[in-house]
Amino acid sequence: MDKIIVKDFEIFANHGVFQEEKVLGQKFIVSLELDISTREAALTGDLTRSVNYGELCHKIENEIQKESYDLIETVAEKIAEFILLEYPLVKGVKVNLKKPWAPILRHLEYVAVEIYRKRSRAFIALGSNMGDKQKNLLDAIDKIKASKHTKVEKVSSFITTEPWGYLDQDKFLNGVIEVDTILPPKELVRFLLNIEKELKRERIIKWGPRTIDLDVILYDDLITEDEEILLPHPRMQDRMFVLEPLAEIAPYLMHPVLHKRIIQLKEELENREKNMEGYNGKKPRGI
Ligand code: PH2
Ligand code: MG
Ligand code: MG
Repeated sequence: MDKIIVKDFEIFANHGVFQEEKVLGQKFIVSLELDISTREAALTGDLTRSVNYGELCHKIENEIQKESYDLIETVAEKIAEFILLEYPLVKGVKVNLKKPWAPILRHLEYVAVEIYRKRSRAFIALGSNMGDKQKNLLDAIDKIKASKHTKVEKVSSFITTEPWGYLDQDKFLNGVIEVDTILPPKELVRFLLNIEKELKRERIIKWGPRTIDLDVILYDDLITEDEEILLPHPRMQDRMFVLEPLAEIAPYLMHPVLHKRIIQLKEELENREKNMEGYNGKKPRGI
């Protein structure tokens, strides 16, 4: 990807663990690498299709002089977050923050932290089978929209589905949304768990009735083995209530483990379900 680079931009600010750092202030040196396609701006000469680096530097100076933080880690994080929120064209950003006058009573050239942060695309499956199901899904989407860290890009239709897994319960209303988020996977999951709590979700039976269920099913191409958050969702290819709404908003998306497009996974599941229906004359269970 193309980059815009800012090297060694100096800012006077008041960050540090020690009181004298907060009172006297000192020099900070910021270097940035923005991942951004410069092609459109290059061809058109249109600055709005790029990042105005002068404006960027002034805004960052303003941003980090607003408050005093103890750690340079926090300052670097604030700078990265500010850039990703302020400039949607920036896909990722490397921030290097140097503190050349760190008061450690020894000489050093500088101390620095360097971080890389980026925005990601995630797909979230929504389900409800208690109370006003449609309202529950819409309330959840509103709460996701209200966070500055996640932007809702697409919302599928909501479909009524038979319960999967635990069958002795009401029908579900299901949907899928696409979000652009700067939250890492675990923070996204925690954020969604909080929304579930706010919407009074109770967990009683596994796969049982729920006012709202919010599951991250895909996060970029990420493949994890962490049981707290398995990505892609390990059973998504077996669940029509996920594949149908997902195929509506992202039919050609590739599944990073199965290496098949969503539309193909959906067709395969349809065929499997058809074959099962013939078997014993029963509706498929647990498929
Ligand atoms: N969610 C489950 C278990 N079973 N069945 C349908 N149809 N829709 C769901 O969202 C659903 C389910 C566990 O999350
Ligand atoms: Mg679920
Ligand atoms: Mg869940």
